[in-house]
Amino acid sequence: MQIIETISAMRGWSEAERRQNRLIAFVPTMGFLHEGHLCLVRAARKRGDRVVVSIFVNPTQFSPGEDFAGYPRNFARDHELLANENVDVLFHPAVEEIYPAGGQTHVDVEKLSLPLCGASRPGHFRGVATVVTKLFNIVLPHVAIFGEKDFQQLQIIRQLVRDLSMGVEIVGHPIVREPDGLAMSSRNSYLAPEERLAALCLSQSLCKAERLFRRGETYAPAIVRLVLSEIAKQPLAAVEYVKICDAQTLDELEEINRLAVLALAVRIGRARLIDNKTLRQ
Ligand code: PAJ
Repeated sequence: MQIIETISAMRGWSEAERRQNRLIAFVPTMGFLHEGHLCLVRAARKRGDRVVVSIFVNPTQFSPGEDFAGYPRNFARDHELLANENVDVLFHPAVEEIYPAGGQTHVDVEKLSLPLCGASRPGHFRGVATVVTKLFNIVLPHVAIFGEKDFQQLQIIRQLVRDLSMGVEIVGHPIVREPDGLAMSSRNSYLAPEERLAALCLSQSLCKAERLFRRGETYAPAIVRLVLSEIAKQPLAAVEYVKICDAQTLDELEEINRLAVLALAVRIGRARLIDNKTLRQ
């Protein structure tokens, strides 16, 4: 596995592979890898002749006061995990390489960035859309894999690729969970043991909600109420939002009469955790 740190070397490598007609599959990450990331890497391996993974903790998607400085990092471990997955290139640029001084251009996916996580993290999705655009321009992938855990992020990237005619195929990967149901996340490392237990209320309330939906409940506020009451039983958990939205537009739904997503964000200790479930009739 090669480690590449500069834009010119990365682009040079990808251009050479493209000249050989090789399909490049790409998995962007912020590192501190877990099995969820590795499942995306395996999906990339199935779709591409070459696999590129980036590790870049992107400062522009963290608001002031968020956990950019304290975001977990372990490059040596990530390196070993990716080498074991037969990744071809680990792209690991410095912040100054991606954001040299004087930048003025940003990518805003306007409407999709407003609700859900966008409401409490202003500027977050602008940072994500900008860095993903830059990474696509550097890595030149044919296909890129993103997790459905970050459901809003995935929809924003699909929209961005359409709107800017990018010609990268975007593939969504189902949420990878711990055996007890907790969605895997680099931020789970923030959880103390009793908080880790409390965090089960996210996936468990989503499962209860799905059962209610399967039994025929299609009135969104009734399902949201159930989720809120389940999470309220957990004193360590503070709800940021619980919403049911159209899975494509992310418009909030009252009646679940099309493909929908039940999405939530909950704070437990210093961790802000998200999870979701698609509801299809
Ligand atoms: P990060 O949180 O490191 O996640 C990288 C990719 O892994 C994202 O596509 C995310 O949805 C996916 N992922 C994380 N946990 C997952 C899980 N439990 N199951 C399935 N997929 C999972 O998301 C980002 O980084 C950044 O915003 C990034 C896109 C790299 C831009 O900076």
